[in-house]
Amino acid sequence: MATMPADRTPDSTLALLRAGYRFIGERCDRYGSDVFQTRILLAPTICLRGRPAAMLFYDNERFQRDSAMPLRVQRTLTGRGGVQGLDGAEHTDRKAMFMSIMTPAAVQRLGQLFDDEWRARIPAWEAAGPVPLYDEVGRLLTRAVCAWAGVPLAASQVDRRAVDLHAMIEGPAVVGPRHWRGLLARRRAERWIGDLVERARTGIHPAPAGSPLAIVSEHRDARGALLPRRTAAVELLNLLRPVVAVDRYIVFAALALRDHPGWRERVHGDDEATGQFVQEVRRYYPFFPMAAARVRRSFDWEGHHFPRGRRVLLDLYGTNHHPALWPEPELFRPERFAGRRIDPFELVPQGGGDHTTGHRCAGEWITIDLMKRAVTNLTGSMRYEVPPQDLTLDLRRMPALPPSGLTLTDIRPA
Ligand code: HEM
Ligand code: MYR
Repeated sequence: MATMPADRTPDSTLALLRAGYRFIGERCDRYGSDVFQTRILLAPTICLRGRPAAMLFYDNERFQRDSAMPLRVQRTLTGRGGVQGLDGAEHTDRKAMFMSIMTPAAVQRLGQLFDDEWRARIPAWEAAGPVPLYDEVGRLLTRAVCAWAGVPLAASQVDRRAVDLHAMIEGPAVVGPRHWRGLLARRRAERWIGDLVERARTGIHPAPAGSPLAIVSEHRDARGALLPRRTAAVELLNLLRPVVAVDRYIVFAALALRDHPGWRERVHGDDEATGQFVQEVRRYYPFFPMAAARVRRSFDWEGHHFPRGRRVLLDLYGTNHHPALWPEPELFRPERFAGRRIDPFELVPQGGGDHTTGHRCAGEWITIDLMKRAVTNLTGSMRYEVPPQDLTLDLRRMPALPPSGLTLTDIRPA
């Protein structure tokens, strides 16, 4: 049996929080190996990156998700009892519920709502001074996704719901106030959506027919049982929160347009070029750093032993930047996608493998659609300036965002 390279330090949790997105990749480079062992949260943990590793990681026979996600991530980002932590038949059933929501027509409906919101907002941006893109798009997406999901949202509530959805995304990998805000936000949001589920079920406030609120509230598991109120809330929030999270990718797309102005012209009216640009934004920019699983049954792989119960982390960022898969990975080059087949284990910003049978993100189509619409609006519906500001992307911060949230000025219709 080959010896797996291992960190010598007694625990690397702080090192992980300090190094952020580069934690696994830096060690892989140092050890000359895409698999190594470390200790995270005081427990031995195997870290992986690259295509063969991603294929291994998405093998349901070898890995499970039950108790894989650290509690601090569950208490802020994902919630407890949701699809991310299920295995086997339970996962298949719950995932099918999500996939039934992701029809082309539903993706298009959400996109249209977002587009309408964006265009209607341009006159207000024109009248305003500097516009912080992250906050603005977060609010647009909050309104669009609530309307899409059948979740009523009064105008006076938009700000606080958007703030809470952001806080859940920003809370998992930090300590202190930012984490506490994430905890509180999740508690408030689960109460808000739990009440709606209850009112939909009792008929006090019926959910619009066919809406995600109706689908989740009425979903029955294999034994015919409704989801517990809290689980239904967690799953609805698994739709609302990540749609709002697309605002980060939209900020990254706007950053890329600023840094690569030639692409402003290339994407204009060109759906294929817009698609390549969006894929490169998803590959290049740091978002979901790593996915977590546990070894279901002991096995050996490439001469390394994986003992039952061991936590395993797959470096999503590091796989998207792996030099064997992506020549000059640190260059932003959308043309690398021209004629390239999108391999399910190479481009993994939203997980890898299969959407239906595995844990790959159910929202990839929505994400790509919303990003393309944003790029089209940024290049076709409006003009603007990007004034001097701090736009450095600190890879130690998970999830990353430029400190200014990207401020735009002089917005006017195109
Ligand atoms: C799962 C990333 C947007 C719904 C995931 C996973 C990642 C991810 C990394 C886990 C993969 C794994 O465990 O192996 C992202 C990123 C997004 C995004 C970076 C950009 C904003 C969305 C959207 C939706 C969504 C828009 C829904 C509308 C889900 C669901 C799961 C999931 C339901 C759980 C799938 C399962 O466990 O089977 N996402 N996602 N995500 N995502 Fe997304
Ligand atoms: C979502 O809301 O589900 C989509 C995007 C959220 C990304 C947040 C990433 C923060 C760091 C999480 C660490 C996970 C460790 C296993």
